[in-house]
Amino acid sequence: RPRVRVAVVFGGRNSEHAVSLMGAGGVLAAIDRSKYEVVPIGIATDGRWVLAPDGQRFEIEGGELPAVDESGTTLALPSDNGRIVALDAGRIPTTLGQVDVVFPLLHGAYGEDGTIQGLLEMAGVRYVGSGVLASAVGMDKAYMKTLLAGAGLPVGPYVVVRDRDWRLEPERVIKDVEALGWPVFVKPSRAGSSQGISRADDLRELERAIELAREHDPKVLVEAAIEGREIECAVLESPGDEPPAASLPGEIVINDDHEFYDFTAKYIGSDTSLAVPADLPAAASDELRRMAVAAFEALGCEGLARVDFFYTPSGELIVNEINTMPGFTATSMAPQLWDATGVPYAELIDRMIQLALGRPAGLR
Ligand code: G1L
Repeated sequence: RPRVRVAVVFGGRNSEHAVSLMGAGGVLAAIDRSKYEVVPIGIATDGRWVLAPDGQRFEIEGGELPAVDESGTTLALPSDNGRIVALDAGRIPTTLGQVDVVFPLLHGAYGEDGTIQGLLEMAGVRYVGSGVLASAVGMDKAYMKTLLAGAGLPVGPYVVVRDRDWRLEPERVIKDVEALGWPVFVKPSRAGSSQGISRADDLRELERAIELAREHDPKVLVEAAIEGREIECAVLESPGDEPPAASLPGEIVINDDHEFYDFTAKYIGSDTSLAVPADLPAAASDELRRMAVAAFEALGCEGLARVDFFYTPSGELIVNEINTMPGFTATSMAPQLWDATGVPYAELIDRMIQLALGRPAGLR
């Protein structure tokens, strides 16, 4: 029986290139080779697509991909700072057409935002995880809030500050934000990481925080601070007609006095530890898992997603965000949550690939 050919696409032109490489390294190390033949495809930080020979070690710590050689390993030069310099249009569809399924492990702009999913839809290639719309919404916190709230899920108070709002009517923005109360958290609406996020305790800090967030995205989200524990749940699509399944809830315990879950704590994990199941009353855990599945369905997610909640001292649950491409090394939150729920990492990878293979072509 021939093995299923899986293209693992990783890297990408953004700040989380290294995070993506770690996830790809995890999948490449754990995937069942008796069942799957892997075709690793890297996207370099300058946008070059590189067919990385499987089995050959490439630098994953440093974030470097093998140099493109003369023998045709460059699949495309899609752009140079957004300008098309050369598009070897034939090569990508040809290579992707030779695989059974693509596993996109790309974070942030050009990967997590629905663009690679769109490329794959157009090429008629099945892929792991959420489709174009859910991926795009998962990447844009402002639209994410709209969809979650529209599905009746509790989200915290927030204000969206668009580019024109800030340039033409800053007084109006300030008035709206003041109604949230202090402190507030200020975030770029679309960003693949925690970059550009800061806390503002007063007006002076708000202006600085908005300017900082605007360095990453002209659309900025300002959120009321919510006092509460941060609890996370991973949702996995089920085969057949079964509804998506929620993992046990987990809690990141921040060991030092970090004001919020910052970039270092999130990815390096040095100052954090994880408790699964989180210490919650049974009713709260059940409600959280029900809400996690509702959030997954509100965005029309597929495959896997991680839903982050606040659990307030009064016992209220609030959906903070949903991540359609959560960290995906063996020790990342979503794989750890599923491992504790009875689905080990290699089996999770297997299930997600099988879900992608089982999808009908076309609209679903
Ligand atoms: F399988 C999914 F759902 F498609 C999927 C895809 C990508 C899950 C998780 C990720 N994660 C990432 O791509 C990463 C950038 C966080 C690196 Cl592992």
